[in-house]
Amino acid sequence: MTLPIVHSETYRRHHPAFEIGSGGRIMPYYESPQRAEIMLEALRATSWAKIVTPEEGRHESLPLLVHDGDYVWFIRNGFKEWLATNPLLPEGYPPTYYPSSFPPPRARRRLKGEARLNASEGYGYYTFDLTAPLIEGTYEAALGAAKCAMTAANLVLYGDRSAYALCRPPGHHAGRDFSGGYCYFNNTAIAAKILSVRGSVAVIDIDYHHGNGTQDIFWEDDRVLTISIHCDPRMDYPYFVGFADEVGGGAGEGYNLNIPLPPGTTGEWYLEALELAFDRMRLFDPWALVIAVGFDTYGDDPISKFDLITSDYVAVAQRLRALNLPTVLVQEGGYNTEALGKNVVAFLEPFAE
Ligand code: OKP
Ligand code: ZN
Repeated sequence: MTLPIVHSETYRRHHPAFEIGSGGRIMPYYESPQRAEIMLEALRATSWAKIVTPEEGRHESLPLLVHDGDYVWFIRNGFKEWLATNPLLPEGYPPTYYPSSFPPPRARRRLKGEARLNASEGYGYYTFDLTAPLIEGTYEAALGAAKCAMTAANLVLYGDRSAYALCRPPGHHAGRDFSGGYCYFNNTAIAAKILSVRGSVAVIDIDYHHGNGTQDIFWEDDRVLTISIHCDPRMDYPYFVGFADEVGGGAGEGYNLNIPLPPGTTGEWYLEALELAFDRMRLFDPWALVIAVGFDTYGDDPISKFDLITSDYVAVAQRLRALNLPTVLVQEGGYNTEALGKNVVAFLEPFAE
């Protein structure tokens, strides 16, 4: 019994010193390198995890599969351009590019393609909150995570039944031309896009937070069905998106399904929501499935409000496995570092074969 676990050491290059919480409070950066380290260590201790590194090569065009060129340019070059403008750097932590201005609503569209010209403030154009700053190693880490997703997708394209990408930083909040929510390149969308060469693909996002970036990328796409089960955006991040009436547009109308659930959601309710998702999926009849996996639905997650326990992840995984589709699993969130190890093992084991 084995399951390929695709993992790259590049995640270590991304380690913002803090995050700016609600009320301007300085908090630890929850999306820490420790997360990946802990999950990897727990997986190593199993008999079935077959840990592999991403395919060799630079693969710098990979993010362009799902992101706009000007955005990818900024994630790649924005930090060094900003540093070269000699910003006043604070003391006590490494240089960190936080934007201080954002385009007001309706001003954004006009600036498309020009925001990059203003390296010292341009990043405000490309990010929708303060949780995705750029540091020196951010691009390398984000590209490394994208390579993990690509490799897992290629394994499944070439015959593996399932493959897991241990991506860090995560990706599901990153849209065509924006970062946010700890995300830079949308690893889940990259995997789905690659798999879509063979036919239609379903994405199911079971992270606690709405997968707004994935929704944005496939908004007008009827070849990739996007489904997200998440905390009601009236009650939690990303607050302004993730409502049930967002169903896709143009040719993609009807190919996005949001299932918001209330704070306090238990495993039992969660499994019911999952059945709703499956009903839509069966109608769609994809050849492959991408699961955006988050363990922030866990009861003791420090930033979330659902009530799942470790055994619920086994039940959720068994239901997903029973769909009997070639499956790429992509890691998104989960911030309780005590529990991440046991939860990732519990969830992935049903996919080992
Ligand atoms: C990323 B992923 C906590 C504020 C949370 C950002 C959350 C991003 C979640 N005080 N802000 O979906 O797990
Ligand atoms: Zn999340």
